[in-house]
Amino acid sequence: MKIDAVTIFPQYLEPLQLSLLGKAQSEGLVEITIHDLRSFATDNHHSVDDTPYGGGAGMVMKAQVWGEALDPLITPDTDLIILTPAGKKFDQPMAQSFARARHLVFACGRYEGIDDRVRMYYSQSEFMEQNIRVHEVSIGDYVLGGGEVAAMVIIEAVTRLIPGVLGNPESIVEESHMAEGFLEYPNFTKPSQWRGIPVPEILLSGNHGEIDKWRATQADLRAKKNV
Ligand code: JBH
Repeated sequence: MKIDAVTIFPQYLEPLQLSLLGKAQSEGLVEITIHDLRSFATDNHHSVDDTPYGGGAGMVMKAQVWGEALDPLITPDTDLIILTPAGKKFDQPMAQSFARARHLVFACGRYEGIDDRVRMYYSQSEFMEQNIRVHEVSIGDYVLGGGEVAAMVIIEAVTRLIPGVLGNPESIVEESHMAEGFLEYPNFTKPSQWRGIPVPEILLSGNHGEIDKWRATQADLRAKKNV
């Protein structure tokens, strides 16, 4: 999978080159390129935003700059992901669907967002020779300064689903249940007593039928508690 991310804070996305994803990249499973939006600004001040038409607080990111940055990245193979608090809420089924894509382009907008004509342009074939898939995505109902951390969350969730990236494909199968609303059961490892707290006895019994039942009940209780 090819991933491009466009941001005014390229250094913010540097952790993507570390650990799991660094390895996946050196193995050729994923290729991540970070692009500095500001390098596409053409005016003297290299400005990437401007005041909103109609007035109001905050600044809006300029369509021209985004267009210059995105045009060279986009092909008919691209899924463009615009990070915005107004987008569809990211979840595991969305991660699974992005994991099947060939090319993801992440547009990291600041909180107030990108001129909406960027979304309009890339999602409508009347403007483009080939209309591509454009997704507006939010990672949750809380306020971030911009889309950079949101892009990292999505990239981590998506790339670990690519065959070969994760060491242990079994844990992917197990986790796919979480996509259906399950949460995981509590886990314990040695020692069997820690600071006076014992591990639930059933887990030491070796009775796997009973252990599976207990885990299902515990996962259920956890799920209810966290609603
Ligand atoms: C900002 O504030 C945010 N909350 C959730 N997702 C976002 C994505 C991009 C920018 C946010």
